[in-house]
Amino acid sequence: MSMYSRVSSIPYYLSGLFGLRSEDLLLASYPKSGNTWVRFFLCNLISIQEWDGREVSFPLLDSTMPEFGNSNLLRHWPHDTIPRVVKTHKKWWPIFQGVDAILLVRDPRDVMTSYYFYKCGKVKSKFNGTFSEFIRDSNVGVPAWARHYQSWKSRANIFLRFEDLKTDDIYTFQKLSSAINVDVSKSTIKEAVRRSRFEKMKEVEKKYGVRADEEHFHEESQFMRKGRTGDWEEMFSGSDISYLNNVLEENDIDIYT
Ligand code: PPS
Repeated sequence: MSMYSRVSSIPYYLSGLFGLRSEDLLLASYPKSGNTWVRFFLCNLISIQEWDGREVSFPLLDSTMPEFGNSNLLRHWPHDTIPRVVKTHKKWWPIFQGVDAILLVRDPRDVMTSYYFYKCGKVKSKFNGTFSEFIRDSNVGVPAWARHYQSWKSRANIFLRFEDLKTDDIYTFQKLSSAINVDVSKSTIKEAVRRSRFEKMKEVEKKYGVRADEEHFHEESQFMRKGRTGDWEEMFSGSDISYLNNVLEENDIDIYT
């Protein structure tokens, strides 16, 4: 992050400090765990219920669904369809106390694969190194994933797994909707799920472009890369897997092993 973007994000952090409310819901996830998918679904619910089904694009998503530290949380939430769901990639910290949280998790092997390709692509905070170096990096690699997971696991109220979304998106999003007290018909949920599938999001990405923020370049984006589970098998060597398993074991994390 450049000095300019650090300084320009200060008002948003302050709005987060004073604007986060107990009726909000946090959507906590390590980068590349699928938060955009979940937010697309939620934004599609709003669109179907409140905007006559207008097509949701990435810019519309980002201007509707707030992110802690990146959006003005003092603003009124005008939507009745869903509670305000605030994205964060941050580890848990005391400011989040008293706000219910959804923890979205994805197999860290797929997270590392997705994050590596992302960080080697057209982003300003580019990673220059091999995949093996990336997963061992304390700031972005497996140690950072483990710290993030550890900080949230006993604090989150709702667990959501990327893999469950992949297995059955309709069932999993229906469960999420009732857990967060969304009162819409089953057919609305199904329609929002359909509008948030990988191919549809990829089409929307091509049509309207991706994000309008500091980090991303605007020309051809590859945000919607593969959206698969198990893609890691092409990336991890035997020693990479042993390394990851050791970090998970040291941190007493037994999911995905
Ligand atoms: S970010 O940059 O942290 O906000 O990324 P995030 O949205 O958390 O995760 C991006 C990965 O999620 C995949 N994705 C999907 N997969 C399946 N179905 C749908 N609808 C979907 N939407 C996003 C996206 O492709 C990234 O994963 P990879 O493995 O790189 O394709």
